[in-house]
Amino acid sequence: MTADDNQRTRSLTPAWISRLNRRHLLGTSVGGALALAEVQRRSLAQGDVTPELPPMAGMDHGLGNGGVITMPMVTGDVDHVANGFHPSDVLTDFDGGTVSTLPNGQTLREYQITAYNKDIEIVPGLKFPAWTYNGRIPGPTIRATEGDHIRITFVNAGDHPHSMHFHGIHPGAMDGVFDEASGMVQPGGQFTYEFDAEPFGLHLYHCHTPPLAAHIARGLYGAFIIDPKESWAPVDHAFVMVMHGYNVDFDTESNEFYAVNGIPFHYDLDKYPIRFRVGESVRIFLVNVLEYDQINSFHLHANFFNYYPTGTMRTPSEYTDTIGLMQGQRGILEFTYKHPGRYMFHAHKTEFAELGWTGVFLVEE
Ligand SMILES: [Cu+2]
Repeated sequence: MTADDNQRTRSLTPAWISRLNRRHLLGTSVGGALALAEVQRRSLAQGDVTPELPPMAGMDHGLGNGGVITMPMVTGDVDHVANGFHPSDVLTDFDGGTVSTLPNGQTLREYQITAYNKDIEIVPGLKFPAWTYNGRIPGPTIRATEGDHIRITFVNAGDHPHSMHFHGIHPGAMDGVFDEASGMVQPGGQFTYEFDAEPFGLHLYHCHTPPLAAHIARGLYGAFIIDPKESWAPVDHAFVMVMHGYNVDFDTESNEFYAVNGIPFHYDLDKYPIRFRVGESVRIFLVNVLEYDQINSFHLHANFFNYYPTGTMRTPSEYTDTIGLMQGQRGILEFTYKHPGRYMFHAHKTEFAELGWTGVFLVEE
């Protein structure tokens, strides 16, 4: 990305948000509320949301949901149809590819991935000029079984060079780094990544074109699950959660919004909480790809989970309610709820939670 690109991007960004310096504002008690108030004001100006602002008592809680106290929030919703994806669907949208059998008996899985630019409405009234895999953030959750042969036809329909760099074990020529011979693809070009799926576990893929941080921050990443041959223990619900952020003022220092699966605040109580029942087993494939901020985390309320780092071992390493992950780290969480109720899950970097990385499990009898 060139200085020109940055300039062009800035001109697409609402002027108000370039003036925000979240880090400094959050040093005061009202900073986050101011940022959210700005978003809400913009939303209201567009007439697409309910005309009531939650009280802005410092960085306190939104009270706009019938008096229910959750977290700060944005009023209204983004246009999921125009965005072309819905984070509630992303939870369980696994792409197993087109399956066939090779002459040697090995299972072949073929995937089609296209990188292209797309404006995504991330909070009501604010569009982010994203670079996407197949038009969504995160990109498709690519899923295979240990030992399968994977073939990915990657087309670059964007206006910058891009690649797909997979975490896993594969030849250097399939690593999506360095040059066109190893999967760096110029605009208008294409490349076929081909390798065997190993090791089993939870992995990720992302663009590896320099400047790497800028390409990832634009939205070029996704989860990559390799199921063990013997399969995981059966569960009632399996959800993918990719943690990431949006650096909407392109200052490359930190993010203004945080999310799982594309849209900040999406799984909040007043929007689309995640529902299941008491006693049902839940597995979360959790990936952190957050750019610019050094660490991310996941905290589960009123419960504990078994944690399998990278998903590569069949016995949990820890029984806890909070984990920290740097960029590229990921793991599998397994839990059940003993009591019905409303339970938050969110980054335990609470600043991130208040800027979008928060959600609610609605557990019913
Ligand atoms: Cu890229």
